[in-house]
Amino acid sequence: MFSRVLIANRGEIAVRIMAACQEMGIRTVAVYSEADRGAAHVRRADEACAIGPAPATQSYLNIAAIIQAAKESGADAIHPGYGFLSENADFAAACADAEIVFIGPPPEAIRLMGSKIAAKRAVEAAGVPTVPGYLGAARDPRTLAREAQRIGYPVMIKASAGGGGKGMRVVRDPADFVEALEAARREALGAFGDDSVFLEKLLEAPRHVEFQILADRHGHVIHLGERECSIQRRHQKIVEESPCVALTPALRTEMGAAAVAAARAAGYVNAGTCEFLLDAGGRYYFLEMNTRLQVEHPVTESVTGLDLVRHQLRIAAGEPLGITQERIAPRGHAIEVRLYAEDPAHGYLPSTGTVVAFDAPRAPGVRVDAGVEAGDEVSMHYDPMLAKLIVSAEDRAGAVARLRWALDHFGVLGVTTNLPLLRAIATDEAFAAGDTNTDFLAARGLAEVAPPRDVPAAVLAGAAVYEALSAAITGPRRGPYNPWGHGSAVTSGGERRARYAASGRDHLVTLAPVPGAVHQYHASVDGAPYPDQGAAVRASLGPDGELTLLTANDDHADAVGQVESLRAARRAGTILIVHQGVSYTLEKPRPPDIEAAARGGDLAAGQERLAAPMAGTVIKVNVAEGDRVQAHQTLVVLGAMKMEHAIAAPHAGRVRLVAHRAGDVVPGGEVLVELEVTPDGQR
Ligand code: MV4
Repeated sequence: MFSRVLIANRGEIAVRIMAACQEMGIRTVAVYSEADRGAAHVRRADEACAIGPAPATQSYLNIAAIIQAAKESGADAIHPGYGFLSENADFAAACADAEIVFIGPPPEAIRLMGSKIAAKRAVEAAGVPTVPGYLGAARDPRTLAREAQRIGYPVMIKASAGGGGKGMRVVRDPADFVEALEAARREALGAFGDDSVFLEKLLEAPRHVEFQILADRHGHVIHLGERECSIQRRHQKIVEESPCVALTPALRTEMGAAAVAAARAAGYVNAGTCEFLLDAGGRYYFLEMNTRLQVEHPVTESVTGLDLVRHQLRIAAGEPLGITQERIAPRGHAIEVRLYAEDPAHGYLPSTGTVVAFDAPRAPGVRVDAGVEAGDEVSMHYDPMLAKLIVSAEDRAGAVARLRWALDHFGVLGVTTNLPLLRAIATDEAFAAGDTNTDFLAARGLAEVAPPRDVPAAVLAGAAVYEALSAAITGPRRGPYNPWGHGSAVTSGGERRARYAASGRDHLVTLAPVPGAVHQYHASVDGAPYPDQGAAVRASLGPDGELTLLTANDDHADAVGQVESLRAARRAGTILIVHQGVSYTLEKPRPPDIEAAARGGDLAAGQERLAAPMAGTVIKVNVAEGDRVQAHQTLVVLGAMKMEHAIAAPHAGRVRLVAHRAGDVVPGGEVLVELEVTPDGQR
């Protein structure tokens, strides 16, 4: 076995490969671009080498830099992960030239499968069914148009160097054929430097079913069953599962044998995947073979109990498979969903920035492969996939239920994610029924799921409770035992008022502490009682912003009504809250200045709020409610960043409210004092 493996990748897959290596006693070498200096995959590695600037073309795609890093670190093998150089035959050949083992198939197999035309010819020769079409050498539009006619419309034009939908065109009307041909060629030339295309009959709304292959260097080839990956958005897979509900045992055996035959035809070694389309009539057609470990490999790991990366390493080291086809006995059902940092409100562009919180669900049958932790940056340079959530259960219904639960307990703050879309899919009836195909998202109206515009009352109430409780416990000692552990931030005996703005709307939350009770409030949101029945809210806050609201019933003080689970964090004048997988950003009013006071908000004329300019501790309160004050008089002294800040009256007036007392720890923007301009006062 290898002693040191370099992982030529980043993110969750690099982290996952490192885990397998480390378990096997293999040292791991990470490579990183300038943007990834502190990334999770670098932190997890035993050692790390810088390979170049942030753009992938200069780092993760830089063959020379990666080979050099492998030589310098003394790595005896390179795992390419997926994407980047994983299906680059020249890279596999460069590894061989440097006497470093490429953990993947031979360059010839990568090259063969890289040409969709050559791959189709090779597997057809091995008796594997393919979509009827034209694979010939003719280039002139008239010959191709005649072939399209022979195949029968609608047809598909596909780039031979393609994959991922690039250089692909559907043609339904013969009149559009030549124009579509030219467009497909242009796109293929631009994307792959190769404008070769072929034709296929279009299959309407097929399922995408792929078979996992393992092949060793000793001529053993087996399959590990299938994954269905029909639910995709713009050729980006979102949901993958195993088994596929549309396969009978007989069809599974037949397609598995076809996948093995395709792999043998290519002289395949290591882990690979044969993609098929399955039509409504149960006919299947080989599409292409992916010559890498796939993103969705954990689904197969869940149902087979095999560690695919471990098998890749063993195969690459020359060991025989050691498992026969008969020993593969899939069990239960697994579903994976991909969590992307992307913003539907902005054309699904990657959502970049700091991941403020990353709380993955933990429970039996739940696996999360993540490439980020709280505090990490999502940069614009790479694929925005944050993590994969893989659930498994005895059967599909159990897996769907577990998926819904896990999505409801996934808390990501700081970047916008596709969690709302994942939840919409997980709760969709057709999905629950297993009624999926490649048109699923469009057919179910889920192609453009945007988060709800209205902020739920539970989120607003939660934000105010979070501020009240965290102001009370953010002392020098955080944790279960601390001097501020009892009593909330409301110190003047009165109610606490919190103002937030979200999606262009202003909101007001009031919290009135229940006398004699700890962390219980009567709450209102925008003037309406929360919860509706007007019962008290019992709150608890965990050390990482986990917030639970229990809405008790007034008649039965101990009976718990609704339970809301939220996750909250502060960031630069905002409160971030996740609720049922949807992330909300609530803006806090900025510290009032004269201008803001003049605009008034919902303050009565002549009133104004003085807020903490930054987070700190109230050191001294010089005034009480009802006191008359002079302009420039110091009302409150705030300690922050080892300095004292005087909060002074901007003008003469009367103190309407004192919200805090000495010792209170307050967040930035927190209202400390409300002033009323008295009729005789001057502004
Ligand atoms: C097809 C097809 C229908 N008929 N070929 C899309 C990406 C590439 N790997 C092959 N793709 C397709 N090829 C024929 N003859 C439909 C698709 C397709 C698709 C395939 C799998 C999963 C999602 C898809 C979404 C749109 C189109």
